[in-house]
Amino acid sequence: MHDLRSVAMALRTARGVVVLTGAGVSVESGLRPFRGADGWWKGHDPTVLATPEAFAADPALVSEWYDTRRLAALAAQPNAAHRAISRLERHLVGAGGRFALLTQNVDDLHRRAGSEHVVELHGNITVWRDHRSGRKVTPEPVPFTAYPQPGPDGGWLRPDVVWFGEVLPTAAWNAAEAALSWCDMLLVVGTSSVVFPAAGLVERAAAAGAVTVEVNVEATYARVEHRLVGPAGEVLPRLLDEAFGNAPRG
Ligand code: BJW
Repeated sequence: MHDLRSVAMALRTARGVVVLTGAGVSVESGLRPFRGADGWWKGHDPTVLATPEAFAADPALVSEWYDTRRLAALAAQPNAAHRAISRLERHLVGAGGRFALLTQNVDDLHRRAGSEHVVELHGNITVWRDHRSGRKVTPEPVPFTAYPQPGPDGGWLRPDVVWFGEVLPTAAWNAAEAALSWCDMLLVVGTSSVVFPAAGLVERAAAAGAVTVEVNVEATYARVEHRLVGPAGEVLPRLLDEAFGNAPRG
């Protein structure tokens, strides 16, 4: 694959690499993507459920959907794509370079794959909070006893994720913007690149001089310089082998 070779050459000389991931990275772990027919749940559109309005109107429905996804995430295992991204971080940091992983995913699989510098732009589904007080709790890995589940301060528990119309955590967004200042290459993996502000990072990175690369089973509207088309769990290990040799993966 011609593009894979040229991306591998650029990756070999990059001193600062940022990876932006989306739901497609976890598809090979058996988790559903957000968009498309596979993302629908019991006849409900995820883009409607992932809103404060849906939770206010039907907290039982939204809680059950998120609890089902929480348990699926806890039961899933990181796949070859998560492991390749963690390997890339170790390689770069070990060689004195800089690395940041900006993820839109809430499933915690990057951290479980060994990634250390993980910036969660849309929160984490394993943590919930009382919708009145905001106090956070980490529920046991078993289904809730009721939907919605009462929180510690008299409200309902809601997942500690970012819904449409809500603002991204300030620290996470600041970290994402800061990474643009040293990023030589941005790898955009398994995201449809339609949700802002994350989707806007690609053009900002390109404007700042970074090489931009999309890894996806299909081309999206993201304006990138290179597209590597295929499952992330196959493309990323091949890319790393081409760039750095196929040393033991750990
Ligand atoms: C594979 C694969 C394999 C499959 N290998 N690839 C500017 C313009 C227009 C609108 C806005 C704007 N700025 C803000 C907005 C509004 C809104 C927005 O972006 N709307 C758009 C839909 C138009 N954004 C917001 O509201 C954000 N907040 C905000 O901006 O605050 C300031 C503000 C407030 C109020 C008004 C205005 C501004 C918050 C966005 C929060 C998004 N939250 C969600 C839910 C999180 C919790 C949960 O998981 O339930 O985040 S929505 C959902 O989309 C989720 C995802 O992280 C996110 C992105 O989806 P992702 O990851 O790309 O998944 P998919 O399914 O879409 O794509 C999967 C991809 O993988 C596909 O491309 C496949 O081909 C591919 N794939 N298998 C490689 N094996």
